[in-house]
Amino acid sequence: MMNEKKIDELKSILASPKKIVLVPHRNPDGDAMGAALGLYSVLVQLQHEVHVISPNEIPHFLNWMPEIGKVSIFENNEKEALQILNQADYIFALDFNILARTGEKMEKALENTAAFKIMIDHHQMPGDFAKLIFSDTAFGSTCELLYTILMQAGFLKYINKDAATCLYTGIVTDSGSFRFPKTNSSTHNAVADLIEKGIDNPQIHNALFDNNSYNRLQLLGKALQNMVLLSESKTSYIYLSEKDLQQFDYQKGDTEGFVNYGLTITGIDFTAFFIERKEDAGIKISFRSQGNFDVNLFARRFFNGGGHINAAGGNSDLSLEETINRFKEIVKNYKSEFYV
Ligand SMILES: [Mn+2]
Repeated sequence: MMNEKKIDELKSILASPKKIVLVPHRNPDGDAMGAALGLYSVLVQLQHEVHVISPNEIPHFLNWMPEIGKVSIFENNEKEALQILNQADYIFALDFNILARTGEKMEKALENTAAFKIMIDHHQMPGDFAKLIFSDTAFGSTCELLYTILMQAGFLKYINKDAATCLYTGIVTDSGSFRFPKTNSSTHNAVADLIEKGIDNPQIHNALFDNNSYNRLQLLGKALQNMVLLSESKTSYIYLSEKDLQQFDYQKGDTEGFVNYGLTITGIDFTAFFIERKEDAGIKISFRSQGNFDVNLFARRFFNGGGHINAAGGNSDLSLEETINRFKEIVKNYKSEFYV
């Protein structure tokens, strides 16, 4: 049971019409957009004035989501976004737990608003910017946590087909199609209920996972060619340079899921994926692990990042080659310290 006081506080907030802004993290994934758009459809029915503001562009593999056309992009129209943020009574932070996850400018804007902030998130080590915090790492997705909150608040009846489609999207993407360790009977019960709401689950899978461009598959091929095994450390990594991305006409979202391939090799419990993005100034890194190797701690200590025990992100200001060399050094010398 979620803390009942918190559920009551949320219910009393939502009892009368409010100006509400829903914010996913920067580079939003299926879980962040699922939570934002799912909650959007619920709150609209509760007569609230609701806006969704994404810090930056939404990856194209999510462009089919219900109500996606209503989302404002902070980076594309700062002035309008600031106006909406400054008029908001309440701001929900969805699928992130520190404001820095929205990018430098939006972080400032959020810090400067007088709005009451509510966090719904499942990452480790939540910050303290929100006055009402639903943070639970036991959940495999923010969408499953949000579903549970809505259930306990007595709001399941407001999960219509659109909201259910969005929540399902978050659960299926963050659980690796129901196979990651946090997937449990509650997850499947939630999903069963969402299917009861009339969603077209095979079509959602199709839209999410069978929607490749030729270039994306070529880029995946390149990434796999670039895979390196550090067998003695049970570690693998892949990388893509800016040149590789250009060669295959990289579009936002194209590299989604690539990192997981490194973990599918027998005997590997840790993998990393390095992407050279000049636009983002530096090297973006994703980490994945199996079992009790804690990539959250690893990313926090060495690569200004964090996340979950088995999935985390980070970045580096060094060149691609220097970053990878540093990574190999660190793995060799410190990997054994991160088994929890
Ligand atoms: Mn998530």
